[in-house]
Amino acid sequence: MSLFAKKLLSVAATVTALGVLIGLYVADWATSYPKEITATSAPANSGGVNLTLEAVAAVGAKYSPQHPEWVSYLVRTGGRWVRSTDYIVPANSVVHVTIYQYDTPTGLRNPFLSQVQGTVGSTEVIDGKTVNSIPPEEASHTFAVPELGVFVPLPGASEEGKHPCEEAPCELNSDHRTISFSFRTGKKGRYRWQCFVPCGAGWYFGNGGPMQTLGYMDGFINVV
Ligand SMILES: [Cu+2]
Repeated sequence: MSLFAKKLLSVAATVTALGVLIGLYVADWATSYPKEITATSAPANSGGVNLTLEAVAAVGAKYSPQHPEWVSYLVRTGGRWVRSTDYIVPANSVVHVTIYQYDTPTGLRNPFLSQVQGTVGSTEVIDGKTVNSIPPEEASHTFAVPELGVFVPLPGASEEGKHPCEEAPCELNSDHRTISFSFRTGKKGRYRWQCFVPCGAGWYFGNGGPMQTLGYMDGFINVV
């Protein structure tokens, strides 16, 4: 075999190996969906279902060995916190959402999103107080389902708090805000939801990483 042929062969082998690795990476990325979590049924007389979430500043190695420092949502199911942003709720019903928010403020880039929209009564309850907006700079995350017209800004925990939660799962003895609201579902469908606060610290304009990866700051509401 000539030297040229040997070189050509080794280049071809390297390109093939790289191609396989890239393929595996893409396949892994494209198929790693968070698992679907069914909302729990609310007490009989209140109707609808309950969805209990928490938003954390760092998800930790237990929930995400690859990205322990990423900001994330978790959902309460079967008595524990699970990292998933893919939820199942019934059609034509009311979803009662409670979010424990442990992260500090980042602030909204678009202040319009600091108004509560699309919830029952167009309000949210923050630490027991009913409001229809928050100061845009106090937003830490949002829970927004654009196709359903639902936009709920979530205020940050105090930056001076004495008991910040370092990583998930965060429990109620850490500094947090408690937010609750309800929204109505209509027909069946798969609706994207996401955070609109540029909370992906260390990423381009705060919008990369956890902001663009399913299972952290965005997911799906499966109305069935
Ligand atoms: Cu966020």
